[in-house]
Amino acid sequence: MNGLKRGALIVVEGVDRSGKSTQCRKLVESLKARNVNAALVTFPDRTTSTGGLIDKYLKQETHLCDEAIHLMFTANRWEKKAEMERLLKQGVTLVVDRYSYSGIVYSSVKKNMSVKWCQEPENGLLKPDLVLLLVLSEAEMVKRPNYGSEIYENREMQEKVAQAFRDLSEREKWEVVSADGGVEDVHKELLDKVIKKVSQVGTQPLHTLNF
Ligand code: FDM
Ligand code: MG
Repeated sequence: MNGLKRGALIVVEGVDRSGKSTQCRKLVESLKARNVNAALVTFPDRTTSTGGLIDKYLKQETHLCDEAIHLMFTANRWEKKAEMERLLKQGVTLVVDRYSYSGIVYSSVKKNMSVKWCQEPENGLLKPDLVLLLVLSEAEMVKRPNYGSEIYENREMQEKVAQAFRDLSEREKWEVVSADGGVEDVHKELLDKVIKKVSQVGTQPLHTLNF
């Protein structure tokens, strides 16, 4: 890589209302403040052509069968792979708000698609250097009841998703961070882990997902 240090691919996962988006924004700000070249990536990216369809599906303005919407979410990531790879190789650390794991978890809890089936089309996408899972305790989840009106924003779905994320985090040995604390406390904990990772990956090769 001509001695140029690559950026790190950092993924933040978790249920709705766990503070993912706020934390991702703050991570990018703090990295930049430390002169680490960083950018935010959000999935689904609702601005692309597949993203437009996903947005309509989530807002319940259009119907797609479970298999089709699953593949749309995956395609939405494939559309961004080349750009993400280019940025990483240019030394930009990417903080990614949801990734393939959201794709696998939200789809596979629907029961008609196996985890194996859901994972297959994710193979070949860029493999994160670090996955941070934000978890909410039961008590804290009850305190944050104000879900929006999108298709998955209901208690039953969120509980299934939370359990599936916990199972996956054990299998994949992710860093699990409690999201119960204040925004700044959670941020400090995440930033610490991210900075360590950024300093480690410099000359390491990028890998691809291989479930
Ligand atoms: N979601 C998100 C999926 O079902 N599959 C995916 O691959 C991704 C990236 O989309 F309910 C779901 C998770 C959530 C919804 O996400 C919209 P945001 O982060 O709330 O916008
Ligand atoms: Mg949401």
